[in-house]
Amino acid sequence: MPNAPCLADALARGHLSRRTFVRQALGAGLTLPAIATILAACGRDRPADTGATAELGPIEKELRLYLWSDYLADSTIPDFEREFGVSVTLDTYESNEEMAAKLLAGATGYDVVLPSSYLFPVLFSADLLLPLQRNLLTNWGNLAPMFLDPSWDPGNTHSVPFGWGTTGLAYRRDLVPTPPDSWAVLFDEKFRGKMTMLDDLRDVIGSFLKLRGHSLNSVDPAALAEAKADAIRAKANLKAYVSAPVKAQLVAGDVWIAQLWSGDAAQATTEQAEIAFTIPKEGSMIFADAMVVPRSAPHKRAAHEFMNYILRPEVGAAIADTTGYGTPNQAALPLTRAKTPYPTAEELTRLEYQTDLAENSALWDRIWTEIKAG
Ligand code: SPD
Repeated sequence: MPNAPCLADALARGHLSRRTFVRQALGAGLTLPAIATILAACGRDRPADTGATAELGPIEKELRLYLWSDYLADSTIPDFEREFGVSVTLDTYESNEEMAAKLLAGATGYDVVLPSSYLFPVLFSADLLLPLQRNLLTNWGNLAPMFLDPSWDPGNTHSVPFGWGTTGLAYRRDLVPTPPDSWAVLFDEKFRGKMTMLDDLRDVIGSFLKLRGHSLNSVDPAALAEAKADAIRAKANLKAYVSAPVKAQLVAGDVWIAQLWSGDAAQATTEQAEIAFTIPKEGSMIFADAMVVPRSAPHKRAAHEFMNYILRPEVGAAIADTTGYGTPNQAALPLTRAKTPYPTAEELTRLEYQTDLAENSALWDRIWTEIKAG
């Protein structure tokens, strides 16, 4: 197995492409934050990317989006294409880690990407993000103050708030007699083979940390060892680790209880009214996802126009109604059917934002590998 200093050296000497470097570095056990730092250091001598602060020209004819799956309304892309005369392509991902690995490996064709807050330090340290031209974001004033100036992007210099949600348990009311109120339900053998958890290390390990009263960002080895043991115990009862695609299994009744994100659970409920969603009493995660433009984006003006379009009240409302996620667009909120209120101060005491784990990512990655192998 190649070692990290050799890989970094080969990258710096130009003997290794970014893509090969990232693949081999992940295989050698390097974490995304470590990989991002090496890539940024090795990129310092390259000429600066164009367009960081330069005036953007007229809108381009194409736009390439790389977003979480099931996060737009049906009308979002066709309406934008029609009005702006832009042809849009959409690629999707199921986890922040999947998206980050692809970007760090040098995927350069994307114009708008949608990371969660905890990924920003990794993207910043790899110097992947374009500073935004706020003068092109004329609908900025529609955003609610509580989503502005976040700690992960002070002043929102590089991101536009898109959506927020929570992680909880979706369950079939008709098949699960007592509504689950604790992460401990995942230990219940009555539901063996009928439960799933997200294919997402932060959500899986984080929920077992919460179960034992710890922060879901804990890096305490003893707390993590306990979470690992709990996760392996629960795994015996799980049908699979699966993220958004579990919706179809809940609807079909093949899965009765699924760890899931709030909006995806709401989407499933529109197809099967017996699906309910709950936040376990021990607490859970709240997340905020925001649009960014990679420095390498080929269509930077179209990217800005798209983000500004998303900030329109009626566009934001259609997205919130279709996806079930909360909108940070306060002008959109009154137009939505669900009117998902912003979390109250009391709810926020039970919810926690995921934060970057920095050098401790290696420990979490190792535990996740052991859980999956266990
Ligand atoms: N289908 C959209 C899912 C969006 C999830 N975003 C963030 C998850 C953080 N763990």
